[in-house]
Amino acid sequence: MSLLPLFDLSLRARAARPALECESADGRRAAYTFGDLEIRSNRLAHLLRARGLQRGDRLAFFLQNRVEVIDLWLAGVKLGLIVVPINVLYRERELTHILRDAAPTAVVTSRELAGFVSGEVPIWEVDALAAEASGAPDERVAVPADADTPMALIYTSGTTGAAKGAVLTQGNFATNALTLVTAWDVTAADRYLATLPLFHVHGLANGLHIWLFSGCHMRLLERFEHLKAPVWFEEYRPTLFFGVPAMYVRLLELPPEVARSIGSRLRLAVSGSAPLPAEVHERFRQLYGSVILERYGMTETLMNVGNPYAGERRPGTVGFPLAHVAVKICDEAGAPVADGTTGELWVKGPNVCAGYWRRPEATAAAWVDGWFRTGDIGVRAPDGYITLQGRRSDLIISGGFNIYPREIEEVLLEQPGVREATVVGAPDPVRGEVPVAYLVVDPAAFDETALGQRLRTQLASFKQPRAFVRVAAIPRTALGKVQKHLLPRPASAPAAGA
Ligand code: MCA
Ligand code: AMP
Repeated sequence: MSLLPLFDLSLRARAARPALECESADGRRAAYTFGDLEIRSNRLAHLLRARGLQRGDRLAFFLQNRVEVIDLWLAGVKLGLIVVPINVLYRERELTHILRDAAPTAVVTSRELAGFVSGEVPIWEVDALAAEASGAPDERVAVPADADTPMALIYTSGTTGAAKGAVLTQGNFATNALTLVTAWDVTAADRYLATLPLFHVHGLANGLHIWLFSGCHMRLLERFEHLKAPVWFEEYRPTLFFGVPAMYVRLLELPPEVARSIGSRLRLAVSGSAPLPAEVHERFRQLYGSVILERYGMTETLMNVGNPYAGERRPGTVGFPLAHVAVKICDEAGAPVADGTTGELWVKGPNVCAGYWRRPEATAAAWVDGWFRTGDIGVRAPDGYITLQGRRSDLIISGGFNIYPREIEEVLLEQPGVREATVVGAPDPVRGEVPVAYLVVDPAAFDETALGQRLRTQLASFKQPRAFVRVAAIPRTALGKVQKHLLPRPASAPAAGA
């Protein structure tokens, strides 16, 4: 199953229909039909081909949400390119790793973001690229593709601290979106408010593809800004909204009459990427009259498990395996456990990626007899609802962005005056968790202000430790493994969500 024939349900069959409204952070707006998007991506495909890009070549984008990301994705599908989305919050260290690993022909970025990209890979400035593409031929270019054609390389942090590229195929994306469109009953009559970033799979594999498969209308915002949310919702009147828990926490701040009016038109609100506290689920229901549907996914697998659209959406659970996914919950030895017993979720299905880019050992470690080990710990109730309880690794999820403590620890250990460092997640009312660093320092050489400034240039904003706690020693087992649960609580609560 390849993507283009499914996209054509909208690009060709609904060519004249209004498809998209984009709004940038400075308020500039533009509207497109599906036919406009077909032509824009054809022109870009001609230009990319003229610049030498061929099937299987990588092309990275480092961009905020904007129509050019959609052009690039569609042109990528048409040419059989492997698109590499990069989180706009990444800074030089994170970017350099991805660009070296993926070795793209170029990275498409904006004038504002280009300064973060080191010179190793050619930079194609997005406005210049779009201007040049506008003069290219309109007719379609397309190379043959099937379910196994690699479509994207999406980086996800590994326990080693260095991000690995999950190789997602056209078949992975197609299966994921077909199931979700059906399971969530999405039709061309829907209106989808898109605020999730298109560089992660929640916004890309779910949002963008559900829109293209169903032919509904989408309003694409540059990014989620909670202060603007009431206006967006009131003006656009979406029937569909997909968000991370931090967005739902922010939406609880809206006045009750505004919330009720938004909720009266919202047919479906979906949450995922991080645990949605049952209390937020309940308060949202009371305020908006809308029962959030929580589902669970991963970059490597796209969506796996979800609460039912028609049926009980049980707070605190992620529901049942999706139609195309097999799930087993296993003990440490890989044997399935009984319902009610905690274990690791293993999944299998056409949604699971083809492996990690150029990392056969990591691929071999994650797949066992065709099953993908998610690293997520959970339990299945006798009536089938699955509840996630944590992770095998010490992953921190902040506002829906993943943080591997090891990566921050490695950067901290390179800083003057830092002898030992360990990073843990501290609870945060909005973002769920935020990172806090525990340091053993050499007082003569250590300067916390200078450290904070240096980290800002090296790591994404969401990875910045919200507090530095100085300790005399890091508690360790006899074998030297850090005992994070024995660390003292930070004296003052970190305040990312304040
Ligand atoms: C976030 N920030 C941004 C952007 N997004 N800055 C610029 N452009 C962006 N696109 C950062 C800023 O650096 C700043 O960091 C902070 O967010 C601003 O915070 P605030 O406006 O107060 O926002 P918030 O209310 O805290 O909400 C943050 C957020 C953001 C908008 C919810 O965390 C977000 O967009 N999360 C979505 C992540 C996502 O798409 N995850 C899906 C992964 P600071 O203040 O720290 O300096 S895919 C996945 O997990 C799987 C597969 C799945 O199941 O979906
Ligand atoms: P990523 O590496 O960005 O693909 O993040 C995937 C991880 O997000 C999963 O392995 C889970 O730990 C977490 N996740 C996604 N959805 C949920 C959810 N509904 N509840 C709890 N954790 C989630």
